[in-house]
Amino acid sequence: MNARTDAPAAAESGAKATDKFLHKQVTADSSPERVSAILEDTLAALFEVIRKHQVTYAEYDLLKSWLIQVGEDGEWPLWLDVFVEHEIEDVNTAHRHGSKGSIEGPYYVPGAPELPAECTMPMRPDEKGTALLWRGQVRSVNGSALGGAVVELWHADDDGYYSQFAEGMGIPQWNLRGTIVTDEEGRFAIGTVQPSPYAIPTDGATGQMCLAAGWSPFRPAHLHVKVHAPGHEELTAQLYFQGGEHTENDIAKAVKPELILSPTPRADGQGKEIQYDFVLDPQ
Ligand code: MBD
Ligand code: FE
Repeated sequence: MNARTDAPAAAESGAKATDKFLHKQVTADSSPERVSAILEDTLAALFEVIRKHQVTYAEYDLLKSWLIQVGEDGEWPLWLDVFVEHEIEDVNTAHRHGSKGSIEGPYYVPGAPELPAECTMPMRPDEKGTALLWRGQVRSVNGSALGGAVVELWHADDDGYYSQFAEGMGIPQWNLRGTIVTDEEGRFAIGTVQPSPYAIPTDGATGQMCLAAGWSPFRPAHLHVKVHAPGHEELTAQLYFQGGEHTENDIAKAVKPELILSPTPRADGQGKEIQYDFVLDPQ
């Protein structure tokens, strides 16, 4: 049972993430030699685990039925992004000198409404949560301002739900999702609300696995961003909150010290504010 009343069922939010993913054109030009090497090493790692833990037939059958259930719940994007993506992200951004990145996760949707450099995120008139004003600037590694750089921002609401992935909750399509175009100096000032931590739904196969292992199914509260500017590598990152719940034990292992914000109260008493800039690597 999910503790939240009217919580969207895992099968719904999971299936939604699978639907969105299937619209993406997926290709990789890996050679047969490379495919073979990766598969052989993957299986060898698995054999090692089986021997080390003397995995039983009962456990093997349980694995089969659980794998089938992840697919039926449409939770492969969720499971992979929670348990595997952090390593992929780390390997693929290790060469960078600019801002640290983090995983994209399963709930990004391209094409969010375009907003000016000074803006308020699309939200309900009575949107719950602490108001948050975020000022920042996008620069290149050499220090030059990247005027017109674009910051795509998406995050959960005060209940920990994402628009378009919580059917039946009545959240407007683009709630707390925006595509912000920075000014000539790459600056922006975005008004939003602080998100709540995200809980992997415990009625789906991913959440069931966490419960079976005694793992907390939570991710700390976070803001997702994709930052782009011509001639620069796209930065995908997440920002977290100092002292926030689960920041020390993110189930997705996607927290890095450079990504933790310390919001301060605003002088006018209207919630909190943060300053956080992005530095992009040239291509
Ligand atoms: C999320 O909100 C998220 O960001 C990731 C990576 C996985 C599951 C839910
Ligand atoms: Fe998220």
